[in-house]
Amino acid sequence: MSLLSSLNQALEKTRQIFTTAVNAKNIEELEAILLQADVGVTSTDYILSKIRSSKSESKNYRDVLFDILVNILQKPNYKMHSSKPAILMIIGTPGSGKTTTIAKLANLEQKNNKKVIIAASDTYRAAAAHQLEIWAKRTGTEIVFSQKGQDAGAVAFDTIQKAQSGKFDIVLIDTAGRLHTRKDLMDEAKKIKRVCQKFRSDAPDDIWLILDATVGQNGIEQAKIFHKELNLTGVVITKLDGTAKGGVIIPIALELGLPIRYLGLGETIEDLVEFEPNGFVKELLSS
Ligand SMILES: Nc1nc2c(ncn2[C@@H]2O[C@H](COP(=O)(O)OP(=O)(O)O)[C@@H](O)[C@H]2O)c(=O)[nH]1
Ligand SMILES: [Mg+2]
Repeated sequence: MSLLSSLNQALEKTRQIFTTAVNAKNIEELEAILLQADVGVTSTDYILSKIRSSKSESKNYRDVLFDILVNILQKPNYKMHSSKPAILMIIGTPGSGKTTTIAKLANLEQKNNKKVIIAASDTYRAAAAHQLEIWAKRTGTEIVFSQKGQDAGAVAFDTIQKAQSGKFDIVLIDTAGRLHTRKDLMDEAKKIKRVCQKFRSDAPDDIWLILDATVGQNGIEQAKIFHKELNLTGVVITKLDGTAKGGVIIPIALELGLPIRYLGLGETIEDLVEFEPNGFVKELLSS
């Protein structure tokens, strides 16, 4: 299946709500639908004010919504990094899809002939390391595990060292799931960050938050706290398949000003697409 048709399929439930938005009878009805679509109060107000000032003559809201949504989603520009190895840290709440996304990213980068190494820095769950090992074997990815009770920071350290000597292109750091309210785990994430800075002051190049789309509006509050604590550089939205809450992507871009980097569309290693605002909004509003 092509990436575009998997995106089309994954967005089915979210699209059902957005196509009713396109055909709303008036702006009050549109407002109610956007709120139902997990766009949230702040972003819905923003969209409505843009529509009011657009004086669009069209019979439905499709064109005006298209322009506004693309504009919101393409604003947080993403800066590519050229460091070698590039260091990418993955964080998020338990079960959001961090480990799965790491495996998908490793697969994707290796297809682009990049040499990838993974730090299994989730040292809390033995099952997490095992899960990564299975994925890594399948994709032939190098992986560094915790030795004799090493903590998450030490695993990251060993991995980066190995990446430098082995001339790897990308280091992917998996981490333990943390609730944004747990100070100890947030401190651990900061420690991993400091370990990266020992190698290079501007490392890690990226810290991406993995956000489960099915949590909808709650994801915004989570993301705000993670961003405040760790200074994120991007977001990956997972589990878009099968949820009607895909509208949450709009407040993520507008209210956090963070670029959406990838979308998780399923449980297999191929189910990851790079985010592209135009194509996404086209799928979202297509009837
Ligand atoms: N449907 C769907 N399931 C996903 C996606 N990403 C991850 N999952 C599932 O979510 C569960 C938790 O994933 P995992 O990567 O272990 O989460 P972690 O705790 O954040 O590392 C697993 O059952 C994954 O198969 C996705 O994009 N779509
Ligand atoms: Mg995990």
